[in-house]
Amino acid sequence: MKCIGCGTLLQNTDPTLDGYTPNLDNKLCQRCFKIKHYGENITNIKPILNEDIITNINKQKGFVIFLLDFLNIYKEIIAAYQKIKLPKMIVITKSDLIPKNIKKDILVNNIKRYYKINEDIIFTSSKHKENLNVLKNIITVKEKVYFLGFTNSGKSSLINILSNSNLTISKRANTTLDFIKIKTEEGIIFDSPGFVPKNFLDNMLPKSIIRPVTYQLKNKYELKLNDNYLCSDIDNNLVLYLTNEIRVDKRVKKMNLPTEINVNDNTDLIIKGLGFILIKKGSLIKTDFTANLLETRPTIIGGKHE
Ligand SMILES: Nc1nc2c(ncn2[C@@H]2O[C@H](COP(=O)(O)OP(=O)(O)OP(=O)(O)O)[C@@H](O)[C@H]2O)c(=O)[nH]1
Ligand SMILES: [Mg+2]
Repeated sequence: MKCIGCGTLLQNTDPTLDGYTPNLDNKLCQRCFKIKHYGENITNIKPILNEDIITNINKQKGFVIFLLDFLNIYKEIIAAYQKIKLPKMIVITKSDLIPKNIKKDILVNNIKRYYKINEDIIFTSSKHKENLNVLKNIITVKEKVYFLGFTNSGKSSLINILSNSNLTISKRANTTLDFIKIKTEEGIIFDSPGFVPKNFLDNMLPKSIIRPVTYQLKNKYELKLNDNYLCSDIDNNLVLYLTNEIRVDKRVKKMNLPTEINVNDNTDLIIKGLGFILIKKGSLIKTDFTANLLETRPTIIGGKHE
């Protein structure tokens, strides 16, 4: 028997391993029970490796809906998408969190061009129930649909709404632990364990709509982002598209910041797990975020794109 919340095999022998339940008549493992009832997430689970998810999916027949969270789009995520050989499309989730100033058609065009994506990209929100009928139509036509994506992209939340299921959802990584087959009126769909990025800041998901904040950052100031700092070598203009779980302050430069990145005009500096900062002027950016948490790209939200 598999846990109906996370898909892992139930067992009653080792409380320290995945799938433990004191009683095998239970439908939920103890971990899912605790997440659902107490919001507590036990973290000593063994997630499936990203490569194994890809190998497994590429042996299947069906259609893949790949979920992307707007704040978390970067190369490692797109690389996993590109490795999927089944017919596929992208759905940008949690559209209720996307700032109102962002033009979705421009965003889609820029994502397609920069990340070289040929397939369709649409938006959805489990919270606002956006485009659910479009997704249901796709399931009807394709008959067998795999929902894939990185951890926390909102797969289980969306499937719960599409199929009236009770999959476990949480704001921590690795909630779903195995593939879960669900029969819906429209067709068969599968929830899946999320891919986990090599480096990212976990547990920072935004609770409400992202409000972009613009900083005229003079050369003598630095930004404080929770416990990290960031500055530019010239007077610059930064627009923060970051999770609202982060507290931002500005102060006179005090720190010698070890990570240096040269950026062109209109660059998004991605901080994996937090979102991104649109840097308007080409400059040298210094920060104490480690380099493996950072990535740059020509901005995907502006109209102009190189
Ligand atoms: N605002 C908002 N939050 C969402 C939406 N969908 C999911 N979330 C939140 O995102 C977090 C992750 O959701 P899950 O459904 O567990 O994500 P998942 O992709 O199944 O994650 P894994 O099982 O770890 O791969 C939870 O805190 C959800 O409440 C949405 O449409 N809007
Ligand atoms: Mg899940």
